[in-house]
Amino acid sequence: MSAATTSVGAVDIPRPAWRVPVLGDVLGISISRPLQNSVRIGRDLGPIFERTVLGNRFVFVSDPGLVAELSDDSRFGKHLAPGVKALRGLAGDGLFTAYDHEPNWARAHNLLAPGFTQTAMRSYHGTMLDVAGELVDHWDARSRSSPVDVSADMTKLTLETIGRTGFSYSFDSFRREQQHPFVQAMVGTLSHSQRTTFVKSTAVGRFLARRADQRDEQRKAYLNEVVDEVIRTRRDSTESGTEDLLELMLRATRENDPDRIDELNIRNQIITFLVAGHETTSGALSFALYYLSRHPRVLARARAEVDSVWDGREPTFEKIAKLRYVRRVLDESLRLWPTAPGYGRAAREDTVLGGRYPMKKGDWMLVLIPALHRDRVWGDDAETFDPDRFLPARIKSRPAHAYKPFGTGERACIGRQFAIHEAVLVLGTILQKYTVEADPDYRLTVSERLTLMPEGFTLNVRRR
Ligand code: MNH
Repeated sequence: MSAATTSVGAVDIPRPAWRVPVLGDVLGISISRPLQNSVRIGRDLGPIFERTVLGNRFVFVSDPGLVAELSDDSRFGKHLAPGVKALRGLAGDGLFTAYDHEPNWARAHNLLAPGFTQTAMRSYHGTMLDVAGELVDHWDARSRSSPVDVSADMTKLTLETIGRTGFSYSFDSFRREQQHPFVQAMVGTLSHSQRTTFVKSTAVGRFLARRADQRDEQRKAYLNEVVDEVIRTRRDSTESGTEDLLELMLRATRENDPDRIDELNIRNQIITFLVAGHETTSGALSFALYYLSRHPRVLARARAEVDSVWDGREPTFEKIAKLRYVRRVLDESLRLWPTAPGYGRAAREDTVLGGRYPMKKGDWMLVLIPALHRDRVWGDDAETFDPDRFLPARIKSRPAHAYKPFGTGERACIGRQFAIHEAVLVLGTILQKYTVEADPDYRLTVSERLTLMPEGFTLNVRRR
């Protein structure tokens, strides 16, 4: 493919040569995998390039130097890229979908920060172990007869974990044959917004999407009902002493905290945490299990670490972070498949990026994380899975902004430590109790919703 360019002033930003008027680069997009398609295009076009998808202009960036600049909160802020903006219909001004300038962002950030400290993680540890235990029971009951559906089971586990630790609410995920209706509605609404984001940028598309939009309103009404019930039940409860995210928000109201948020925003936060708190971690666990099952030496080393550090017992809180190698497996899985694969950054004022690309106030670019994670700073074997890239000395030898699976700055992932504790705990538990074996004919394919997920990946698991 040859590259054409669009002039933006000082230096041109490359874009695909086969630009089609009106439809943009539609011929080049695989509708269901636009992100992976962009990564592929970027291999030819380089670490900054432009493409138009049905009228939406995107500038993708994957150069560590440019990403370092975009990460500077004094020059750039979060931009809600189209896929994230579509989520506002569900999560409103919740933490993830709030604009930087919305007052509820700072309030909720202050209120909820104590829910993500080391002390808070310690208080979630027991619940995380309980849920991992339910996964084990689930696998013990059925894995002898057939392989397990990894992503489906990891999704049950992570949703259950955030529901119980955050809101003391159980979806009974492992006790149901079918998904909980809440999960069905949530997944339905997420895929609806993904499917219609681009379509609805045209009048015809908006017209065609009317029926589906109506169905989606019903889903959202149901989701809101369930969440409001969770809030009411807690508020009317006479029990005291529950310490979770919901309690942090309700207490602020009771105590007239200056950062208190109203009921509508509490609802938005709960939905935000249920969504943001489970799919990404589920994907990360699934990719890590995929790589473990494909790399016998890595698997053996990880298992040896678990056996020696956990010594056949259930781990205490401290024994999770001691699994240094398992953690590197997780880091390396998130390098190759960062499950939240991009984030938008907008200029706060007119500026010039990299001394070469002029941007007007409000202009934005998308950090294309899988491409950043394959930049030449990772060496010429960037496609190879190698957890030892995350040995401390090797981390130090790379530019600071070459690895961004959790976003950046003020608007970075608030749940990072939560996700890491949960994922290492679960990987350790699986390694401790099972041998895992992948179907040798399986070829990794990655599905895209808002997040990335291995598609159709199963494992044969046997009790050790
Ligand atoms: Mn999470 C923001 C990735 C787990 C809750 N998360 C982000 C961003 C990335 C991200 C990237 C920044 C997006 C942007 O700038 O537009 N998150 C992940 C990954 C995992 C993850 C890869 C797991 C692996 N996230 C979690 C968990 C929770 C959570 C677990 C909750 C318990 N994440 C959030 C919230 C935000 C966020 C809330 C928005 C934070 C803010 O803007 O203040």
